[in-house]
Amino acid sequence: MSDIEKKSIDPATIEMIEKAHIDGCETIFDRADVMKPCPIGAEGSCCKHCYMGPCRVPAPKKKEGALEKIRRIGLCGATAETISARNFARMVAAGTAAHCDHARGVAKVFLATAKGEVPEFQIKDEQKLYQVAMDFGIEIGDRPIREIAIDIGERALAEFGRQEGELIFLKRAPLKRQEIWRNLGVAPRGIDREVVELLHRTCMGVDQDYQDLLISAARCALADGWGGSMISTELQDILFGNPVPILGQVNLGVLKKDEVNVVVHGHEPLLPEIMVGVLNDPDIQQAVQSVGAKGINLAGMCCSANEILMRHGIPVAGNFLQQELAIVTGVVDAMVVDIQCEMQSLAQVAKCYHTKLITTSPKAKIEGAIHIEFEEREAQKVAKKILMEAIENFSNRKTNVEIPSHVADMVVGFSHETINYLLGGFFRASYRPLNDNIINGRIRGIAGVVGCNNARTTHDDPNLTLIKELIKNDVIVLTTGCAAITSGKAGLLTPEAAKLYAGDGLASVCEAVGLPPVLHMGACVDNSRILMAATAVVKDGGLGDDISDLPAAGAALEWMHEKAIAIGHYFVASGVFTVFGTVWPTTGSEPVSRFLFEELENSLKGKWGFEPDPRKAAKLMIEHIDKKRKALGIDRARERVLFDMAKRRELDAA
Ligand code: MSK
Repeated sequence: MSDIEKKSIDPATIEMIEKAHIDGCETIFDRADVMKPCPIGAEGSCCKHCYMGPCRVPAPKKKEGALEKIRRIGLCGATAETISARNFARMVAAGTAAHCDHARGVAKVFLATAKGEVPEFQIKDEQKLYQVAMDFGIEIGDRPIREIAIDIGERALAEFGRQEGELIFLKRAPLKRQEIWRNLGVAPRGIDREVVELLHRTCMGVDQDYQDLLISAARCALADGWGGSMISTELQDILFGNPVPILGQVNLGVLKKDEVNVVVHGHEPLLPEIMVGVLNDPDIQQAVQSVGAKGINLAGMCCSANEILMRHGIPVAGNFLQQELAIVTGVVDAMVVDIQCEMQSLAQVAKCYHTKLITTSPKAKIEGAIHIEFEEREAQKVAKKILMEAIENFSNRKTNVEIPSHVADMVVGFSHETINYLLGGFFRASYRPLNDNIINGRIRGIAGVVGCNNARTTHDDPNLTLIKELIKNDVIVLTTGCAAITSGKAGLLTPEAAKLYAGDGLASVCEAVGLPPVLHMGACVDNSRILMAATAVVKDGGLGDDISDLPAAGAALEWMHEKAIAIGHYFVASGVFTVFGTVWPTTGSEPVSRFLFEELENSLKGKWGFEPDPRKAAKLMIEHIDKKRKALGIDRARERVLFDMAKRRELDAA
């Protein structure tokens, strides 16, 4: 494998890395060669929670003297275990904060919409509104939609500042799961409260019991998965419509040479939704014509892409590690970013070409970018202003233009409700066919494969290898975030992929129902959809009475963001075996890793795993799935038994 092939398995990515070299433009792939990770920080052994340090307490060598043992304790006496657990917990707190602050923004816009204060937003999914109202215990009766929506918005916002009690959506979980949380004292009380308390616990001189820290981190993570992220998904669905299967295209080849290209990147769907709506505005179209472009092409990057892809079929230019490379094509007239996962280096890459980098969130400015703040009350005006910036920039393109030809088709938009409908039909929507096929062994189990790209491993390779291995072994895969985009680029998000890549059992089910073997369920915050799908499988019966009983597992082999750790920890705290790859942040403390990998299962019935090799990771997940099948008594596919008369009589007599 050549050096460049070690960087990515995606041909479009490789082409653009090479082009960037020719153009003299530095990207993350170059920096990853030069900047090596700090070995002490990488294993979670660096404590900088006070400035008597930073103290470094690296993992012990096989033989160590007395002096080295002293060095394995921070100045304040904090052990390697405390330091490692604190660092892990802080990642959970930061990841939870990111998802939940996004959710708060959505809840505020939702409430303003309900009150009629932002006329450019509307309630699009009344069905889902009623569902959420029922879950929130809000009276429906013959009340107008607007009143119900105001109650939902207020109730949702109150979840952030709630001080006591429990988050409302916890009641959606299987009863046994709720019991586990309550008995262990990890049922989150309020979203902000859990983030603040976890940050407090991890300060110098506070919680210095690693197990307690990691259990507290579970409470915070649950406030993300069953709190902020779930609120965000539900309210976005009500505002913008619950995704239904839709065709889309993915990879850098979706950019167009003769059109104005605008790439939206980040996580919030609010502005991109409005941009989709104004693309055909006569002013915009006229401006496009006046600069000699054939049209205006809106494309997405990362999770903003997933949001507008799922609801409008807007093409996806790429996932996390392709953000700079989209600009390297030389045809991106504006890259519009909101929050999370936007690399600061975009500003430098944009300078190599003609691209205007436009920040839109008051929370996320980038030095060197143009800032056009998104104001919900003037949403269309802002959206048009941004599009005009892009259109004006079309004529500034340089000559070094090259768009990779790689594009893949995909079918996306599998919300939990859609899967329910597709499996069961309109009048009897249910997960029953899925449960039956798991019980009869055609489908071996369910896997959630989610998360980022990481420049420390070959782009797209671990996730793709894992997913292919899983579906080959009849494990249906639910995917979100950048892993979903990886799947799309490789052609796994089409019904035809079942025949090509899935095992016979899974393929037969996919072909019967018309589903791809890998289901795109949305952005990072939409991992809450996977929680809901798992809960629906439990509630449909026959596969135990808790998420931890299901033949299911999760993975994020290319993770890099703190949000991924928060997601992983809420899956573990929801009873799921969750495998991460590439790097693991607690290798500096064997007891902390053991607690997460083994002992946590005793209380939360879920546990972490770490395996950088995707084939071995698949093996771990499949072994776990098989263990669960055995516990359920469905480890062998059920054979059809034909009874003769004597047997029937025996049964009647029994
Ligand atoms: S964008 S958090 S790189 S999935 Fe959601 Fe992708 Fe990970 Fe960001």
